[in-house]
Amino acid sequence: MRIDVVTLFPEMFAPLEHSILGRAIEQGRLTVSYVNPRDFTSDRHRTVDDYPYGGGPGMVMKAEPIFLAVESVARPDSAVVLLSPTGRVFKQSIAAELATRDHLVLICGHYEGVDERVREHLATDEISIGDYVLTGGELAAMVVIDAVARLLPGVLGHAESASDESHSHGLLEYPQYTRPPEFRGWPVPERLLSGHHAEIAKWRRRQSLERTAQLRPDLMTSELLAELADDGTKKRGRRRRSTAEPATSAPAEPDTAVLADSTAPEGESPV
Ligand code: 4FV
Repeated sequence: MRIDVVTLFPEMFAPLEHSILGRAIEQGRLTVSYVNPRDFTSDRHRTVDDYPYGGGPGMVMKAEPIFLAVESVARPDSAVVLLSPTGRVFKQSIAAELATRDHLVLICGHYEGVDERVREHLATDEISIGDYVLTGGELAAMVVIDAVARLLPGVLGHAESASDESHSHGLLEYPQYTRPPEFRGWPVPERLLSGHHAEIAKWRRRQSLERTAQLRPDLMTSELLAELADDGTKKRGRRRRSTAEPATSAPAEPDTAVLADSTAPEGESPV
């Protein structure tokens, strides 16, 4: 994959030269290069910004230097992504989508933003890394580059897998532990020390479900809620829940109350 970053501050991207990304770039699994709109100005002051029409605070980045900078690297199949608070909010599925592209051009705004004609007539996509305002799009571009690059083949060594991590299955990741088996009196869950992989996988799945339900109920689909509600005791016929629920009823909509159990007064332990 090739990524061209359109930015007035290429020096801000030094962090990409380190660790996993640095290695990926060294190994040529990813090429990152920088195009500075200032190099596409024709006035002696090399002007890249100007006062906003209609007045108001701050400066706006001029359209032309950005258009010329992008056009100097873009190809017909390039994804030209404007980083801005009005973009679609970045998440793992978007990272996976961008990781399938051969060429990304990331436009980093600065000051109050970029001339609207960049969004309307140049960008093919617009991404926000979150509902807050940055001083520039550079940090947002680095977040996107990091999240996309680690999904590229060979970037993550076998030790670092992108397979079952938070958000890769729409769930938060299960708790991770490593040696020692007990630290300051805090033990590692027995299940993890059992070496019983099927049991460990079950425990991890349940942990992910419970954690997501607790911390990110917005991520819980009805399927995940059903899976969470079915703590597997049903099959063994041992009923956990009160017997009120008619046996024959179709698997009840997951009892979201379960999820709220963490707050349930009567102290019934959550699943
Ligand atoms: C931003 C975000 C962001 C807006 C004005 C740069 C700033 C300044 N970009 N996700 N949130 N951009 O705040 O991507 O030009």
